[in-house]
Amino acid sequence: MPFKTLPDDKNFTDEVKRAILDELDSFVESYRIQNKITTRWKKPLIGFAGANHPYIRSLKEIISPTHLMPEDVLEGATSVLCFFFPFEEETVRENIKGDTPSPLWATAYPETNTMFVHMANHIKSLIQSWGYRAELPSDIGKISEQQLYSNWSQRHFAYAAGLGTFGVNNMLIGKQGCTGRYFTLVCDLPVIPDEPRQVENCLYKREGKCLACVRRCPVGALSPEGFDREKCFARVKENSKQWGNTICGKCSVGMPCSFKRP
Ligand code: B12
Repeated sequence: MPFKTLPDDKNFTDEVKRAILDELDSFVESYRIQNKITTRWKKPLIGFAGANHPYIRSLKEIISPTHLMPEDVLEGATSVLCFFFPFEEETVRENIKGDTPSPLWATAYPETNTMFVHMANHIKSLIQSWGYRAELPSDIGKISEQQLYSNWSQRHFAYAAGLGTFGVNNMLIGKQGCTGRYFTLVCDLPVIPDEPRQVENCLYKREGKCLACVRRCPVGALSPEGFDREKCFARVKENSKQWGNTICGKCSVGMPCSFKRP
């Protein structure tokens, strides 16, 4: 056991987080070199969502009865470790121009998704080396024309883990903004979970002004009243003819919330 403090102690949770963040630094560095990829990420953010937090327990009601619970992924799960990997600024800035995705943005999507699986398996081994268990959720991206939502919402777990709040652009906005990707790993570490953030990070939701994302969406899928999933999906499907993936991201780039909490 590499920790100085006892499980369930606040210091234990801090030490676990520190150890994971340190491991992520070296993992990402060597992954990039070994796999000769283009995408660059800033330092990741992590948080723990409590498996028994009332918000997590209500996901079947909020989202769908088919949404999975942490224990469906790992029996005896105590928490969901949530990761946010913010993109380097160049990836984001390049996507500001025009109404179709830029090459760096398009590359970042598959490269980040592939990295996530390796990264999470690496952190799973780290957690196992401490004598605990961890498991990756599967089928997280599986959607269909009939069901345009996943049974494993990365962002709802990340919200419960205090990593951000939802903006009018329907993106989860955190300390490092909203331009990046989320992933999760279910585990049985006896950590003290984080709590959802009480203050809105979206300028409009907090102060009633902005709506830059509403003006920017190329297909009018956003409004203060909500997100038109069908319109957005039609657009990203169109983009996938060129790029092979359902991407766009115009509602998140060139925004006050792109890189920080505005
Ligand atoms: C299906 C899907 C899509 C579909 C449908 C869109 C959608 N939002 O569902 C399509 C293909 C259209 C799409 C588009 C995009 N996607 Co997408 N997508 C997913 C996927 C696979 C599942 C999302 C899902 O079904 N969630 C469950 C549903 C019910 O939740 P939801 O759609 O997020 O809606 C909830 C929020 O709006 C929330 N909400 C809104 N306001 C508030 C307020 C409060 C207080 C609370 C609690 C909740 C809340 O409540 C809604 C209902 O529960 C996730 C990965 C995953 N497995 O989670 C990525 C994901 C959501 N996509 C992502 C991205 C980046 C995009 C795009 C920018 C495309 C791109 N890469 O260029 C666009 C952006 C669209 C947008 N503005 O939302 C990121 C979002 C990152 C972020 N910062 O938030 C995710 C998380 C992928 C990842 N691994 O990081 N996507």
